[in-house]
Amino acid sequence: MNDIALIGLAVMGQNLVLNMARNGLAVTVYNRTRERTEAFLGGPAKGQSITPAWDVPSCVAALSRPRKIILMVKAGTAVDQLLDELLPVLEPGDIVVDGGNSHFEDTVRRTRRLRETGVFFAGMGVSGGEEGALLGPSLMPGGPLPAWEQMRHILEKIAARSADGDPCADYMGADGAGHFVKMVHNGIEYAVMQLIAETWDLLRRGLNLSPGQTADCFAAWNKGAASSYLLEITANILRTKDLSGDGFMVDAILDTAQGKGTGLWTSQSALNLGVPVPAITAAVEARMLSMRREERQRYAPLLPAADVSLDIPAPETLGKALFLATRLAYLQGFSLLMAAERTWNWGLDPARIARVWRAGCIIRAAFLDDLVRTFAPEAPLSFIASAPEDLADAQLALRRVTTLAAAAGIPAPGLGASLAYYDAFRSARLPASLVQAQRDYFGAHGFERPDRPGVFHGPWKG
Ligand code: 2AM
Repeated sequence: MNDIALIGLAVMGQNLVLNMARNGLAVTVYNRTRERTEAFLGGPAKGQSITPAWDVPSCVAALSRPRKIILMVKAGTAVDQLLDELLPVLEPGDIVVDGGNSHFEDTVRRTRRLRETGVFFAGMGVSGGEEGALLGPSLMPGGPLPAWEQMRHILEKIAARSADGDPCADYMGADGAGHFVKMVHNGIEYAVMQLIAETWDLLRRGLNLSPGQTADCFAAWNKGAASSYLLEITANILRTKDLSGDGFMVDAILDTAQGKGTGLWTSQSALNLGVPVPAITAAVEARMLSMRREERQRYAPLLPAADVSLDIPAPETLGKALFLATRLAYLQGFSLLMAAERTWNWGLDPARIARVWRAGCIIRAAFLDDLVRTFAPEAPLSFIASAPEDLADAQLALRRVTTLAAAAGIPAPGLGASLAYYDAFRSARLPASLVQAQRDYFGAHGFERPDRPGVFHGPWKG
């Protein structure tokens, strides 16, 4: 009898299987299209304790009880179709883990559906890309707690490990918690990638640095508390030459950024929950603007340019601004997680989430160690305000960099949104009083006053 089955042998699925086999698990694999299974067994899986199944019932029959099945199929109807096939051959106590990029609302629905059957359904976020899946991903399982207790020893074995040896796999909470956490992970990923891209643009077009110099900047910033996987790969990317030409690879790539929708989902969920995540939304919108390439090309020569002279900041200033904006993006993500917890009571714990993001995943970053120690759910801003002198310097840097962007006419929506978010929290008084007055003027919506209780109307029309 095998320990576990994995269904769906695209690259992520294949690599998770290889990871499990390397960790001593006997794995059954099944894929809808037989040829994919055959290619896997004849190729990467050759000589390992991996056995094929050619249909769903024999896949299940090969497993010891309680059966453990990980789905790594395309998000959407494929998961429901497989559940339809699996349920007749599963028994109460068996566990189905959905490791795909499912929307958390689908996961909530499926968890409810399976609750009646006694079969456990657990939505699990998996991050780390292909390499992470193979060598150790960050795993964010949610759903029924007994499923986690049964799966724990396996998931901890195959997950990445932080520098101090902790496995980056932990129970995120009930129902849709695992996929929600993964969604917010991706939202933060969108934001940080955009912030890095804007900073690169400012280094090139604002500071006129050469490609090599821009790579050196990112490599230099990737040190100590500011170091992160995304900075590391950015430096590597910017140094890579285009083998089919004589320039750099990045300059040979079409400037239209695509996505699979998880950033959009994060923004949509944040709007639904009433939580501002401006850096994430700016990143989603920046990708949308990038997709309108034809319009950009058409209008580029027609729209007047900026012509404001300005002291050009040193590259270090851009590094400091980027680091603050990056932390503000994580802060927005954690604020969204807190709001989800207040709404659904899944048991989301910011420290536990930060802990599983410390290694294996795309947004791994050294400062997550600090965040684990200092993050207070009731006062999220304390996480960036905990070192006031550094913050004074960093906010000045972010201000100078967004000023440079505006003066040079280089779009920096992520950096700008991050600064506005920061400044909103610095503003004990916002112009929302005028918005309330306008609402009262045209719609008699009423307003409150800080100096006395009650709802009032203004004497607008005499
Ligand atoms: P395939 O090889 O048969 O296409 C990513 O697309 C993975 O999801 C692939 O392994 C793919 O199987 C699988 N997949 C997509 N739709 C599916 C479905 N409706 N049922 C089962 N597997 C599916």
